[in-house]
Amino acid sequence: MSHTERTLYSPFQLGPITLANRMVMAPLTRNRAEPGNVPGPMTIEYYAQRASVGLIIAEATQVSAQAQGYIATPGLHTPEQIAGWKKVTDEVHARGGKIFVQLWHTGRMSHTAFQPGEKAPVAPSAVRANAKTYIPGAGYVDTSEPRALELSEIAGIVDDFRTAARHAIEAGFDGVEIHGAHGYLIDAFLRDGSNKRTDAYGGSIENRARFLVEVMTAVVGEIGADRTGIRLSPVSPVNDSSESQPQPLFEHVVRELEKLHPVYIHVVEGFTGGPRDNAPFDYAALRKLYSGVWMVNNGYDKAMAEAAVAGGHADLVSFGRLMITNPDLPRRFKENAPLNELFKDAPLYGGVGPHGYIDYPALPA
Ligand code: 8OZ
Repeated sequence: MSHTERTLYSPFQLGPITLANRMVMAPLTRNRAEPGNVPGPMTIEYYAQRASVGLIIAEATQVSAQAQGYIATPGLHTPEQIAGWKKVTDEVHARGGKIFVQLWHTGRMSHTAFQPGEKAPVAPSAVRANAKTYIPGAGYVDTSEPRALELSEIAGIVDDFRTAARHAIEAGFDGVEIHGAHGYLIDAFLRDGSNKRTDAYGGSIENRARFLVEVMTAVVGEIGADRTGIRLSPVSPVNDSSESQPQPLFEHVVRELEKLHPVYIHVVEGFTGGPRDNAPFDYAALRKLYSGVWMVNNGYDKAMAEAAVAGGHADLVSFGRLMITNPDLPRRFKENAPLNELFKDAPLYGGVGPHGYIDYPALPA
């Protein structure tokens, strides 16, 4: 398919799949998984309602029990989780949609309460994130002090990503997005604020990027580059992320990705959910290093997204909160229809009933 018709609303060929438009639902943690961290019936409905977007990226999903850092986030490491997700992907496909899933290991953004045997979470180095997670009964609590991964453990975590990617395909997903952003395990390896290692995975930029490259190599080898995307957040300080030299670090990362050629690179520009200009960063220079599909995120509205696609800044644009509140966002943009506001009495994270999850209305047919 030709990409000459560059509008937000025109179809787009993403590897082997054709997207109905260039709008993407960003991965959004909602903490709604049922016991066993299995997606339940409301999650099927939630994603199915949003199937008119070109691509859904389902919420961050743990690759192993150790990878969990928050309450009620789904997994892809048990048969029940795979079966639960299969119902989601079947319903999205039945409504003509396409769906990837974001795979994560939260690393130091976790708490002993979530860890098998209540052990310390794992990280590149024993440096605690000055950040919080949520434990039922206790509320918001500091993340736990992590322990540094032994060199001999790293290959096992790479394997967890590989296995979870295979499970994602078994569950009917069109592909996976590796979560390389927001201070979780892969990003924590990248950055000098959280990676103090002195072995082959720490020190130089090349060494700090090694874990990311190994995960991507494993997943691409397992399910194919044309079904594997990755998300990066070069200057987002969320979850106590810090890096002294983001420009050369991420230029190295993207040069390595150019060799592996994932189906897209998804870049969070600026401070996730916050200002887009919190720190200087040359995104155009980063993009020049990649010949594949470029997806952008963070605070895009209709006008910004249309301009980003028309002007060639990006191939695809992802939307977070707007996709929570507007299940039919592509139609609303196209028709210049008013947008729903966030319900003030419903949480973004967690909750029990449908309110704030599957009761944001679509426009009448
Ligand atoms: C908000 C709350 C919990 C997790 C991320 C997966 O920042 C998340 C997340 C966001 O990427």
